[in-house]
Amino acid sequence: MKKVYVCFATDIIHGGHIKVIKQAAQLGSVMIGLLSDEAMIDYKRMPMLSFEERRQIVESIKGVDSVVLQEELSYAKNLRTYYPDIVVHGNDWVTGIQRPIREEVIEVLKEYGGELVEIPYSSDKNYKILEESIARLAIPDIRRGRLRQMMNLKKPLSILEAHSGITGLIAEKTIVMQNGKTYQFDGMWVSSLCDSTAKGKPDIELVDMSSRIKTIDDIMEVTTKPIILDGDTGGLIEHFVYTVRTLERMGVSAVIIEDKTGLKKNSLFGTDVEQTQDSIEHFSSKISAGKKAQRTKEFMIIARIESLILEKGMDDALLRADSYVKAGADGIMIHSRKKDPAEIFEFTKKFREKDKHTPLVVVPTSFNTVTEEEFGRRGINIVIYANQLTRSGFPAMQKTAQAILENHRAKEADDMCMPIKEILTLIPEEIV
Ligand code: SPV
Ligand code: MG
Repeated sequence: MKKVYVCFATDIIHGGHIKVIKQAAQLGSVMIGLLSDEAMIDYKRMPMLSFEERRQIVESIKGVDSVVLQEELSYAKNLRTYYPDIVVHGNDWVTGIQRPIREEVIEVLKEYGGELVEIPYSSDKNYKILEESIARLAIPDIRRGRLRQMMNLKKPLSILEAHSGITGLIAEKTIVMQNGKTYQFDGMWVSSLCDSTAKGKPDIELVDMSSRIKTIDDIMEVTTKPIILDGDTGGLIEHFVYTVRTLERMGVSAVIIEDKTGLKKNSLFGTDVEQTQDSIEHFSSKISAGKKAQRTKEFMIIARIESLILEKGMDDALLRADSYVKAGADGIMIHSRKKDPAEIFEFTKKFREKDKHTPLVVVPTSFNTVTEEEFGRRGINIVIYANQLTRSGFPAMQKTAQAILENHRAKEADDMCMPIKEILTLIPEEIV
């Protein structure tokens, strides 16, 4: 009996998959390589069913003899462990993101004389509709809880700044394949700096909450991934409780509020401008009031500590972290504007000695040499890339505007521009 290997990267089983299993079973004994939750998140989206549930479903399909874990999109590790005689796959992977995976499968099979059998991919329209039902991930009640769920599956989560529909789409859809693994962002950060900058305004809480909510809505309309709002100081306690309810209703997963008071300036100014830190007592009551106002169990209020930014010292930062968690904060964001990550690492180590579970968030704009892998290892749960799309997009637009003015025509700017055909088809007409 030949050993036949089929990889499954889905939690929506339809007739197309059953057909693949039937055909595979005719070739021998079928082993399913079931993609891990983490690999599913990086390859497609967060699975709606856990690995264990998916395993039980797939195991009970007629024709399946065994189910094994496939940790990453690359088959290499499992092929070199189980040495199947045949790998079966639909012929849809000849092009697209999976192409290098296919090439690697062919290479590894060659090492020991295995064979690849490709079967016609089922293009039944109903299957496509079923897959697209993932659009329901965008429904507020489902989207809201996904940040917490993902934090249990992956560490750290990688979050990208978005301030419009199109930047939201970039955060939603950008995918990179590297060494047999796929990488995607896990959600969006609606930054006060970038939202204000996009509106040509300074980052001083001048863009009001109604306008911030409109930005969130624009992003939500075209994406499904979880959203974290940069809530600045949260404003007056009496206003913050309303903001919490609004964000919950919209399906936002978390708000991060910073312990500053008075006219807020961007943290990266540090002590170059006058900024006042809130008292522990007052900020703690803001957190408690927000938690009390909250109506869903999934929404998160994350407290952001500005002690290192304002040079108030490590002990102050740690004392505040402890107090904010006691006041009900669901997570702590520790901020720094130093290039050297030492103070972030010191905070993380000392915080984790006492508190193993409260999620920790960092925004490595200045300390940008640290990799996500290292942050994760040191106990960080969420890494936010807070402003890179705005900082790269703005100089590109400025350069184009200058080139048009300098040449008194647009020809010279054309090389810097996306082809017209591409921009016209960038956003498909049909709603997904
Ligand atoms: C933002 O993105 O607006 C932030 C992070 O609050 S920072 O700019 O580093 O203060
Ligand atoms: Mg901000």
